[in-house]
Amino acid sequence: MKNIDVLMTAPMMPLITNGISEAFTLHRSWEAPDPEAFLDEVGPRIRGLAAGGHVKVDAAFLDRLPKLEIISNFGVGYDSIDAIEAGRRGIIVTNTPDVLTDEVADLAVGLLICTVRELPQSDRYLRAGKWLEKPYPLTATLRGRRIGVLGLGRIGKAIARRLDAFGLEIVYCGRTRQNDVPYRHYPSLLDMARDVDVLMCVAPGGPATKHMVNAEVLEALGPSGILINVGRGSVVDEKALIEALKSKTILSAGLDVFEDEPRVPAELIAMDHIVLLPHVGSASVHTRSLMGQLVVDNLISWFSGKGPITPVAETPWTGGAA
Ligand code: NAP
Ligand code: 8YV
Repeated sequence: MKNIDVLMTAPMMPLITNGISEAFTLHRSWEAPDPEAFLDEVGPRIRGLAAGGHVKVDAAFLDRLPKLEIISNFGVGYDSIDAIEAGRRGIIVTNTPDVLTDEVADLAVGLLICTVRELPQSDRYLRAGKWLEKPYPLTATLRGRRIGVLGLGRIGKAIARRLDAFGLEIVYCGRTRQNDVPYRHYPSLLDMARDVDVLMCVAPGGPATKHMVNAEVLEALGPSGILINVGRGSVVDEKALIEALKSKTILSAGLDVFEDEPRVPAELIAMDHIVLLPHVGSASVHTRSLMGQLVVDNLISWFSGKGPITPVAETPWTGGAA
């Protein structure tokens, strides 16, 4: 398969670059002295793309890769890729579902506990020597809280299972009612926000979910409300969130994702009562390695004629099992 040209536009983990360059001819456009000129030169012969991070793959970008057959995305979320446009052009898009579900769910529960029980703040308190003066102030509690999951998919369900075991009531909001789960379904996010104390956001990014969590939803969540976001930053109206936190419209927030990563608003960074993480939901060596291998394996499977392993819904594979 060495005669097949695969493009990578930003650095990826060695497992991916090694795996792709062993099987194919890999072009790393960011390493070229003039990446744009490099893309003009290699673009016409590129048949595979390894995508990830914040690099946008839109119609204009796809125009430069006329022979592209497959986009193998590092991540289950693929809102940086115009998958509908890819599908229109007959290009398959793959992502990395399932292999990261438990890792992200663990992180989400950890972030919720950190936020409610102020664990990072308590750690800072001890290190600053303040415990010698007086005990850390009492915190809010997880006990008795009702959890509203926005996006009860693979990760949302894994979070719900964990929080079930904590003895907490779970409800969810999504476009479709799921008859195989024991949780109450809310078609309206606003209605759910009125009835819960924790809004656990695990929904994908993209135009359909942009700013779903807005000022009205935060108002409905109320003064003891906690927002956790491990889905995508774009789902939350960050300006409205900052106002809601400043005015104590909600109690606190735990955020792993932001609207303009890796830039995080100074107003959020200045707030000591919230918990902020640098998008680390899946970021263990174990899980990132499984994700990376799936990026490579999707390309190998496709170019071996076996079809994609994990195509996304917008570009289903109809040519037989991978
Ligand atoms: P999934 O199985 O596809 O679940 C997505 C859920 O979101 C579905 O239950 C879907 O339900 C719901 N949803 C989609 N569009 C919606 C809308 N417009 N309104 C309300 N609900 C909507 O995906 P997953 O594997 O659980 O991953 C979910 C997301 O987590 C990813 O897309 C990614 O953005 C994020 N993620 C973050 C990290 C991290 O490091 N923080 C890591 C991995 C994933 P309906 O179809 O019924 O609406
Ligand atoms: C990754 C994620 O950190 O899978 C996703 O959707 O958000 C994370 O697992 C990200 O995709 C890598 O950039």
